[in-house]
Amino acid sequence: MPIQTLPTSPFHDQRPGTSGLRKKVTVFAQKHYLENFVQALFDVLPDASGLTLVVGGDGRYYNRVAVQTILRMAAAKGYARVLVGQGGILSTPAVSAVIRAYGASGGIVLSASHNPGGPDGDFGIKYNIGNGGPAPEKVTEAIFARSKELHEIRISDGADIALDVLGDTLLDGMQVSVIDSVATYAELMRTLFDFDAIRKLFASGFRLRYDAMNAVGGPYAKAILEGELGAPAGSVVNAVPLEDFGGLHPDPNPVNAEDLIGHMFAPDAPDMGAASDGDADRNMVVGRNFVVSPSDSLAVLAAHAKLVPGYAKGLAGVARSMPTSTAADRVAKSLGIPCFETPTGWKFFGNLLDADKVTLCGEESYGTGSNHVREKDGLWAVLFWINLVAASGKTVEALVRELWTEHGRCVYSRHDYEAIPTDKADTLMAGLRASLSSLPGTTVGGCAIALADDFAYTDPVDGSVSQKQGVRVILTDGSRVVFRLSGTGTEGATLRVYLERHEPDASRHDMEAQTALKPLVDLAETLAHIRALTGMEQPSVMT
Ligand code: G16
Repeated sequence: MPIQTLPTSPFHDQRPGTSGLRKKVTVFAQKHYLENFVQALFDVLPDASGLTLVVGGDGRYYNRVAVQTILRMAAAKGYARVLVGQGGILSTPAVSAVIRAYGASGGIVLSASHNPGGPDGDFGIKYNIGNGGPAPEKVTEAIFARSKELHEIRISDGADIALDVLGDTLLDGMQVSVIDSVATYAELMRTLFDFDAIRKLFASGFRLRYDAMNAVGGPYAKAILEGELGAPAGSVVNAVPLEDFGGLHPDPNPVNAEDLIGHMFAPDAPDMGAASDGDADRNMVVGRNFVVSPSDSLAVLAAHAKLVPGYAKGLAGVARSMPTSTAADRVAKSLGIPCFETPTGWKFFGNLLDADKVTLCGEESYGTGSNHVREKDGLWAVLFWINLVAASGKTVEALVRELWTEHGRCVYSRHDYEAIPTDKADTLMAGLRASLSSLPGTTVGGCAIALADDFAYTDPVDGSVSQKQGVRVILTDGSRVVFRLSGTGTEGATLRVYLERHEPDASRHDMEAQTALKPLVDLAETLAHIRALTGMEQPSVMT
């Protein structure tokens, strides 16, 4: 029997963050570290006989090693079949699409998303369930509990699978199918968007620059935009997934995608720019001389969804994470549909989508998606925007300005303080939490505070409660400051401060965001003592 049971010692640091387990490659490379997590996962899942599993990742350093290990462990677990993307490559939305299209019981996504890659970079692993979405907290907590106590792993000693060759192989009785990484996903996109209208738009001279940031979005964007929709060759740049992303930080925001911003603000700028992240679930959309905020992007898609074939019947509702601006709420109200406010983390949208309570969802962290899969989806958002441009005849900028004219502008910014010592970050959050009950009804630095709380969420579908999801301070005019610690970093703690102010006056819509938000920045400092506690004079990143 080639399945072996190997003795091991448990690891105690495998608590999943906002989106699975993310650590430095050097941590994952420890003996049996990856195996410990995978065994813990397999131990909490039911018997796998007759079941199909999907495996794929964003191609970053360690992806191939991890895929081979997981295949051997899946054989030992007794899966009937594993579908793996060619070269071990599947974007996160593609994993979701493949799980759903093939009726798989779940999938393993290998990615640290927008975090840098390479031997000194980050790696990550998460489990998605049969609906195609990230496992809910009760599953991730069970995996964590098991990871701290297991003493043996079960693994086949079969040979490596040729990951670059499409087709089927047997591994200890388990069928391994290496599938085209793009095909299932592309097929799904054809059902949602008006490909003919988009083809005509490109044929008429519409110019796009899509920066895949040397990450997994490249093959998808190239095949669909250039291969199928007629975008001129070279529209997709940095299109080959590299193990270290060519040294880029594949996080599509104006700071990390500065090359794209440079092109979009140049005299000969294309009509539209876009970028996606390491695993291609995030997106940034840029017009000519005009950056679209993720919160506005969700609102625009919701407002015009009926122009897109896949959403022509209208939306059941929309959802946004709590720190995301309230622009989508305003659009939802005018459409007469509900808008749900969830904690940060795509997994919180899963139940709402499954229960058909919402059709579109989005987050300030450059994530937008719909009920077509159960992950956010970068290229999908870009196709949605291009379809809107084609169907409305309006530019990206005109679509956003129309939103502001109709609903006012939600001026928005996020300030990140990275790599803070964890104890200092915890002290800061504890101090804020301790002050909450005394704030409502007071005026601090000219800001009249209406509400201050620690966001808690009761899932409207299964009633599960998630506490302590971020401190929010809401002013009497609806302006907000939100504080939370990132759940995706791998070095110390990252404090995120989210600032939002609603500006109904059109003559002030072009005000520079940091200037417009200055009173809220000052309020954040007064309430949280960020400078004193972190020793940082400025945020590391402002988007
Ligand atoms: C993950 C989740 C997102 C969430 C983000 C928050 O993104 O999938 O839903 O918005 O984390 O990150 P943080 O906790 O750092 O603010 P990704 O793209 O890293 O999977």
